[in-house]
Amino acid sequence: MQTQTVQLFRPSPSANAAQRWSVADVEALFKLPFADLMFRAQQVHREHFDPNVVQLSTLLSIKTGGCSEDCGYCPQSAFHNAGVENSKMLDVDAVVQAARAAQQAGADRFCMGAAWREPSDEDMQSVVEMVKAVRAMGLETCATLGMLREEHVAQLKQAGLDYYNHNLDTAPEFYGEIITTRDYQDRLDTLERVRKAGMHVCSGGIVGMGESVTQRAGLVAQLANMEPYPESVPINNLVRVEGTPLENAQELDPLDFVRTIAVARITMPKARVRLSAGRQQMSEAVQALCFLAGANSIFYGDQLLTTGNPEVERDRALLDKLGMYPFAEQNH
Ligand code: SAM
Ligand code: DTB
Ligand code: SF4
Repeated sequence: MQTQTVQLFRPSPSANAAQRWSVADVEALFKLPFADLMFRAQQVHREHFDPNVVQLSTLLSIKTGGCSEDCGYCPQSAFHNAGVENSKMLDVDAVVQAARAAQQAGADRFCMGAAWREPSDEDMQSVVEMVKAVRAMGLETCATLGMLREEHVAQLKQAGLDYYNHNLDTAPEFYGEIITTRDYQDRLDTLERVRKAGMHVCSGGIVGMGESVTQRAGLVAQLANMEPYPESVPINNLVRVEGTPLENAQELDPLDFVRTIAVARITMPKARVRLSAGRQQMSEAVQALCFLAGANSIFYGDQLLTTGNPEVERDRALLDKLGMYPFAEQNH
């Protein structure tokens, strides 16, 4: 019984180097008995991480709304009517102020997000200043700005950006049902440019958009087969925002969300797996299961980009209750 279970956790022997995990292998993980899946995820997690430490990333929307992409989940798309007000880009001082507050609250990474298909040359000048300023404060920097051309990647690298977030979001076969204004290859191309420039890659996806288990496995296999796989893997539970095409998507069973975290942990053993959007709608018990499944990062702060996130005090209380502590405080 035990032997059979262990075999399932390995990539199939026939898989070539670029295809360490077949979709079928990953799907088999999803279908394991819950206790077996959790046990294996814990084993892998403890081989590589202190299970009581959680990395805290604070998000800031530096340019909100009016995006020219049609992502079906996103309240910031100009194609939908989610009541998000378009804003101008924040100035560097406002960003520094928010980063300082995040650092004081205990965050170790600060992620700047913009509702762009891709930044313009002019946008990049401001972003470079923001990255330099936040980095000078001793915070890890992350940005998510849409697609990047070669020269923009080089500018970010030069500014000292530590991580670039660019999600694959779902399986290639399901992508066209969610987004029509770009294709999967565009995402892969940007990720490759970021990787080649020597920046850390943050890439994950969204579950609960009506995808099948096979498609959920397809997303994880895509991420896990990247060479190397991303250092940071955000797993978002769809926030169903009124006015977006996915506002009435069928809610995912919370245990299937936990399974997704566990499968990401097993297939990407050394990655920071982030329990991302959707935490405000999640019970503490489900969040605790996500940590048991190998999540070791969260978005920290009352706001994601346009939607809410648990308050800092609530998260502190939850971590205390679980005997967990922030990465930034582990040596104190
Ligand atoms: N515009 C850039 C892009 O799409 O790459 C960066 C910002 S975009 C808002 C970053 C990510 O937020 C998306 O890739 C998606 O995974 C996530 N996201 C957006 N809306 C969401 C929602 N309603 N629920 C969960 N995640 C969401
Ligand atoms: C990621 O994977 N999730 C974050 C971050 N990367 C940029 C964004 C979540 C956005 C949720 C919807 C909103 O607040 O607008
Ligand atoms: Fe634009 Fe990013 Fe939202 Fe898509 S997810 S509409 S690219 S802000």
